[in-house]
Amino acid sequence: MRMMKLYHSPSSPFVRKVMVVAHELGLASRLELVPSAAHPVNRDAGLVAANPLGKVPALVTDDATVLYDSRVICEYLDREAGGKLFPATDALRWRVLRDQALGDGLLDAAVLARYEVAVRPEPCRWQPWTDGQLAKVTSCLAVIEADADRYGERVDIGTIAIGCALGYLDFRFADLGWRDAHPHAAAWFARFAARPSMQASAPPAAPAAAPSTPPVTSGAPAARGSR
Ligand SMILES: N[C@@H](CCC(=O)N[C@@H](CS)C(=O)NCC(=O)O)C(=O)O
Repeated sequence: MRMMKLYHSPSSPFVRKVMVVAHELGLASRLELVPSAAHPVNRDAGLVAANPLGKVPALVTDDATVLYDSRVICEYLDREAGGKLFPATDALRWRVLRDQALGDGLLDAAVLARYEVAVRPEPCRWQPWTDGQLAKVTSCLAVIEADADRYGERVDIGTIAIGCALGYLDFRFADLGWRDAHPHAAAWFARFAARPSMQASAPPAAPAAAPSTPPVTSGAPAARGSR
């Protein structure tokens, strides 16, 4: 079997995207997971040697090509497996890629808000900046809610990205209670999250004592793990 190496962190939602894709395509057994301590300040030298951005995920293919980021890796895996997670031609392609951008963009904002409490020392925090990131999360959720009934049973890179984004809100931002104002998204996610690929890639349980949501006023202590 031709193995590939995936620079991995179990708590990264972008890594989860890749793992969901790998499971959906039947490629998960070809991935050797390389534990990585991605961090925006304390950089993991081994990871930086593969990906100059120092971010997970990064993939080393069986011919030693290094690929990043999650979008490129997911498309590579789809081609490798002859999959259909990236529709090739019809109008659905642009909808699917747009949905991937929506899920990834929600995650970019949520991860930055998370770093604000998990990484940045409290005296350096700027609450309006965190609020701005969380406002992006809120406006992305509004679009997901409006579209969710049309996702149907779609399983593609768009719905996978959105599924991983909603899963990350559950993991790190449970206090947001995103389901309350987004019942259509919640109903879709309940079905999608039950997929074996989502179950197999679920993040570890967050510690009960740690705050998961950056506060709307400053002052939260740093929680375990940065992602
Ligand atoms: N656009 C990238 C985002 C990857 C990303 O932000 N990964 C985070 C972990 S969730 C990371 O490695 N952060 C370390 C850093 O910011 O230096 C992708 O799609 O792969």
